[in-house]
Amino acid sequence: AWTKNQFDGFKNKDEFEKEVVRHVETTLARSMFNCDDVAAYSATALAFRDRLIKDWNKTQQRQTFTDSKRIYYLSLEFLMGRALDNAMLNVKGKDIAKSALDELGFRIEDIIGQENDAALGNGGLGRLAACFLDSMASLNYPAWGYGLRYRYGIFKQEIIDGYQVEVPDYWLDFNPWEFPRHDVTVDIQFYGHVRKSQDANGKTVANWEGGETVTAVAYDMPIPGYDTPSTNNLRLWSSKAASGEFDFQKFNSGEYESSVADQQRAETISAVLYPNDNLDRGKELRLKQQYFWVAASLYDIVRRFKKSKRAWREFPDQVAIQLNDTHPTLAVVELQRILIDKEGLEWDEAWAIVTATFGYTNHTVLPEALEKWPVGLFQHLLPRHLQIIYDINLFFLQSVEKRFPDDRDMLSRVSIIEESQPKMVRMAYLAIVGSHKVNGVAELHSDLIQTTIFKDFVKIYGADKFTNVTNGITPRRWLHQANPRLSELIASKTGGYDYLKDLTTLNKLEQYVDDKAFRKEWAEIKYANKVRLAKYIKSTLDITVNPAALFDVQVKRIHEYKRQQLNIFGVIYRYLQIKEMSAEERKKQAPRVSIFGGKAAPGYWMAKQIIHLINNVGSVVNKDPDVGDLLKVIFLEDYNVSKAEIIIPASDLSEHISTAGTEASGTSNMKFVLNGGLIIGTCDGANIEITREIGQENIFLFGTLSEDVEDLRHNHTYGKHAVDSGLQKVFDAITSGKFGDANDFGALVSAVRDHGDYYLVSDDFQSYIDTQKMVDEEYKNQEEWVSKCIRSVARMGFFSSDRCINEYAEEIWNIEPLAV
Ligand code: 26W
Repeated sequence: AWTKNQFDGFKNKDEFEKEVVRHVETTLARSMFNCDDVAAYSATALAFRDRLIKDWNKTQQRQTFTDSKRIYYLSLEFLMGRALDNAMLNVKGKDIAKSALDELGFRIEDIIGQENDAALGNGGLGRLAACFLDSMASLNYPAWGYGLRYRYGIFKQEIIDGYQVEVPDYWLDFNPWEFPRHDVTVDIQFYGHVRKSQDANGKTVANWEGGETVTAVAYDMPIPGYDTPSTNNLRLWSSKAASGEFDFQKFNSGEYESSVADQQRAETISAVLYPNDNLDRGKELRLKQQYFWVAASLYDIVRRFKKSKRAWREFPDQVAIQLNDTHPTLAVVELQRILIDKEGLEWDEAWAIVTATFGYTNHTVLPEALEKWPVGLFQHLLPRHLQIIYDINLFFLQSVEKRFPDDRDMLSRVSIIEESQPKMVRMAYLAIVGSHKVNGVAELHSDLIQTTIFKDFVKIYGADKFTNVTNGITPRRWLHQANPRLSELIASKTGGYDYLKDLTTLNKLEQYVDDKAFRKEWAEIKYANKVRLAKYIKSTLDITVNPAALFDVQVKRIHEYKRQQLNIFGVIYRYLQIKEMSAEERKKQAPRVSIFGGKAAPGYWMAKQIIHLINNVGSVVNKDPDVGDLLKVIFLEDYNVSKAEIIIPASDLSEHISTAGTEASGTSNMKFVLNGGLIIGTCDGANIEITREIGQENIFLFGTLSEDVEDLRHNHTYGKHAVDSGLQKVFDAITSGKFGDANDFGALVSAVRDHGDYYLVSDDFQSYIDTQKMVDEEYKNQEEWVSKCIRSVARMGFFSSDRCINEYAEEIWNIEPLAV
């Protein structure tokens, strides 16, 4: 009843084959006789790209013609991963491509593997933006992504002698997915000064003068929707020297070097993605990136609006802008500046437009991640913006004072300017004041921001301004693409691939939970995915793992709050237990493979220690003959999107074990469950809603609750505190030098034992161990285990990013899909 190849772009394999050959022979100027995998990849990508372009153009024309309201998603990160496989699947052309490439003597997996990941993000926030683009296109929303075209994405991670080493990620060598728009440029101003003057009507106007100019050039990437011709645009800005700045005078007078230096300085702005995740370092270049990107994007948006010849007050009827965290908050100030300084609107009129336009999503409560910029830096880099921020703050504080006349403390607490030494601009507060809606990314997280960091603002604006939109993931990439066999099995039982467009259709699987034959097929697919990962582990690390063992996976950025240290302490505990067992007891043990992956920010010393410890534990455990298959410890190098697509479908158990209240949502938890893995986790972020949906009997929850965290932290008086005997044994093993020089790991141990244990590792250790024991027991009953997996998948419909985007569209953006 369903077909996989409806894409009318290529009628059959012969037609596609011809296109590939044509691109090899003309575009690439090579002969089919010396066409390697790289060339075959390029030609395949170009062939698909040709077909995408037509739909892409039509989508743009449709938007312009209907002048429907658009959503502009501003994100400093888009963690796209590879594009070819996704494009082939979304347009339903993969089967044709596969048979054509077969005939030409290529394996499609090898061809797909030639593409560099577009790794323009750190982790959760960037990948969420990528999932959103897929959903917005698939649901036919008129939507644009705006970001920066970094020359270097997130660094590549190598592990050398157990340590992380960073290698630059130059990914742009050949990128068939981007279209330089040399005609779409914007000149962006920095530095200089503000001069006030009077206009013809005697009104004071601000003129921002002097300083330097850098040019933004647009690069566009097509975003194909699934099973729809809608193809949206991701516009990324690249910086280059403004044409006037490349000084021919200098050039001719022998100052060639300095004129080239100017050019390089301009290009530096979009050169590199900052690799910090959840840490604000306050670097000037980062603020320059933010303004450069925001100003170029707004210029583009305003230019498009002006073409429609509508009145300014209708701006929010054509434009919704979503701020992905505070990184683009300057857009609030920039739009106000454009309206009052350039377009001559009155302050109040302009401000009403601004606040009706913006929505702000918060992604973290960690204090060290909340952006603040020194006032002095603003004054220097963006003098006019600082004046406008002062005015925004003045009017805001006046309104607060009116409503809370006797609360002086309130005024200093909510001021956009922090009266510290030096004074700082609080970007989150600016984003709240400049938006009509503020949302968190999971229920617990949205509750927490309303009762802690933004509590005063709830009092001031009322609870209606604050809302929750629980995160989601795209089932196209994270099930259909990453796990094709499972996708096919699901399709065969749920009435075809429509479940990819309405994920709640998965509930039809529930009737097969007790179906033996179905379970068997299900288990075979999981096993095959584990074999694939085992091969990958063998080929990259030369370690043999048993695919029948329980694969226990924790892959995400390395951070103390995510508690990879709790995991590795638990692994050490398991190892010590195995060592103490008799041969008889060992036979009863369920074999495990503990798999880790993730990058540490280059300056995050503790996170690097955690990586080092994991690797050292691995090198001891993996060659211990007493242990054999019972335990293997694997650290997979350079975790990224394309590796996630191999790792996630192969997991039996994944770990989402943050200190309660610290992980805003988590999204990999959703990916793992959707791929038929169970999870062990704390009551944090979206784990709580996953439990609500799939049932608490299908998840291994443990640990402290977020409402108890504050008290527990308080009770951990500085200095030594009681660590239970199990954890003490682990510490003793580490400090005895069993896993290499004990000094290397002193800080990891003493953070827990001597320095207040901020992340509550000791509080949760015993319940973690107990819960892992339950996992071992339950895994022995494979029939029951597989039933749980199937039941969980059947109940995961809620976590599609399609549901999430529909909520944003209705509650925040007020936009509708555009009929095709
Ligand atoms: C200023 C430095 C900086 C850089 C990135 C601060 C904060 C960030 C991000 C907001 C960190 C991040 O990726 N947060 C993650 O967002 C995901 C998507 O909502 C959530 O699922 C994760 O829980 C959250 O940690």
